[in-house]
Amino acid sequence: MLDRRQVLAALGTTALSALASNAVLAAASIKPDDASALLVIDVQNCFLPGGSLAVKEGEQVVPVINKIAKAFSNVVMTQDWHTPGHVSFASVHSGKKPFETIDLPYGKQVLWPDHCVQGTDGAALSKDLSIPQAELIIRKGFHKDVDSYSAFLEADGKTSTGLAGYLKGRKIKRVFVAGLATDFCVAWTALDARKAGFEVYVVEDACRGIDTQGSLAKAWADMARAGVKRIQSGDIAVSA
Ligand code: VGL
Ligand code: ZN
Repeated sequence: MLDRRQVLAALGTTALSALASNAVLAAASIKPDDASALLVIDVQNCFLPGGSLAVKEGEQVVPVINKIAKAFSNVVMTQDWHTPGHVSFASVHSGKKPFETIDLPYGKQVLWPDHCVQGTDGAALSKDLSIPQAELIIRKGFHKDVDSYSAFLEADGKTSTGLAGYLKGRKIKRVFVAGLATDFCVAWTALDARKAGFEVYVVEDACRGIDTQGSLAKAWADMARAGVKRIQSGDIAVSA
């Protein structure tokens, strides 16, 4: 038989550990280290309000990204960087409209309004990003006949952007992905990061999606299956 004192002590321990684990769950519990990198995907004027491929609420990711970036010593940004007349533009396929699809040698391609043309204001990174320590900007989608949603591999599935080699050379093990758009460049980047062997987190409230033909739900399902961790910005410890 337990005596009253032992019962109280046991209850106390249970209550305390319940309290402690709740506190851990509630608080920002992920602390990026020197082997972690934040990948800021395509926060460019074309994807922001007034842009040619504006993502709904796209501007709302900027303050969230600026905030979490303070927790990272390694930040890489990407820029969608298309040639004029890029194969992903509906305008170069006669009779096709934006958001329709076509079959290209490397697979199905969604067609987009002209966007992120090299050297234009639309292709510039948002002036509201405030991440002075960002160490690398990767440009992608610059081959006229191949799209590249992913920051790692072009849509042909084999041409590398060099990002995996860069990150491995810098001894990065974990990547956190944020930006635009959740269901295209963020998701394809996260999936390829898993394939390249990184631990991968997507920061949901630091992203917004395009959501065409079920693409957003499919992207989250594909990412879950691949072992991508879906987190919120509040899960990341950012010192004041
Ligand atoms: C993107 C569509 C076309 C993106 C880029 O950044 O998610 N989406 N090009
Ligand atoms: Zn594009």
